[in-house]
Amino acid sequence: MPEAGFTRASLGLGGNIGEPVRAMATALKALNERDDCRVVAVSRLYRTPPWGKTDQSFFYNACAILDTRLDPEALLTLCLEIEREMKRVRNERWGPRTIDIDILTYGEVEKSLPSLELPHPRMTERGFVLMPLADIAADLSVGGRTVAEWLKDADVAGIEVADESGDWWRAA
Ligand code: PH2
Ligand code: MG
Ligand code: MG
Repeated sequence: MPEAGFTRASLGLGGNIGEPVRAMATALKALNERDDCRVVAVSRLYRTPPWGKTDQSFFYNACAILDTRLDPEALLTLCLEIEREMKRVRNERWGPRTIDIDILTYGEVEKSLPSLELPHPRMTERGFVLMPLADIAADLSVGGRTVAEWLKDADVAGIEVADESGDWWRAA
């Protein structure tokens, strides 16, 4: 259970150009250094085939559990700021990226704004989200099923563990 005043959220991180592992590690450290955020758990690091738009490089993906005092909109703004600081350039949808930080879940919140949909609307179909998330939150309920249950039906072909430890982000 998160400390009083904090809400438990889950994040999906990914990237496939430049140094995505270093970028994800830097982002997690930046979040963890703030007074209003605590990184509670980080998944193993995965190497994943590109989804959606397949003629691009493999991605690195991971998930994290974050306890935060920020509300969902403020957390989204922060994630976008961190992406921007890391020089993310937004080009085509589902195209190559240096870093992507998506809010997957925020407590039990369900909402649909143009800028933010919670839970993340495509998380239950994506092996590159569900596999890392199952490392750290297999029993988390999303849309009436647990992450572990969604993962059983997901396509995980080609997904490989790139770093077995949950500590890869501290070293990178
Ligand atoms: N992100 C996308 C589109 N496709 N494929 C993989 N493997 N990993 C991603 O993080 C990813 C993707 C858009 O955010
Ligand atoms: Mg994304
Ligand atoms: Mg995103």
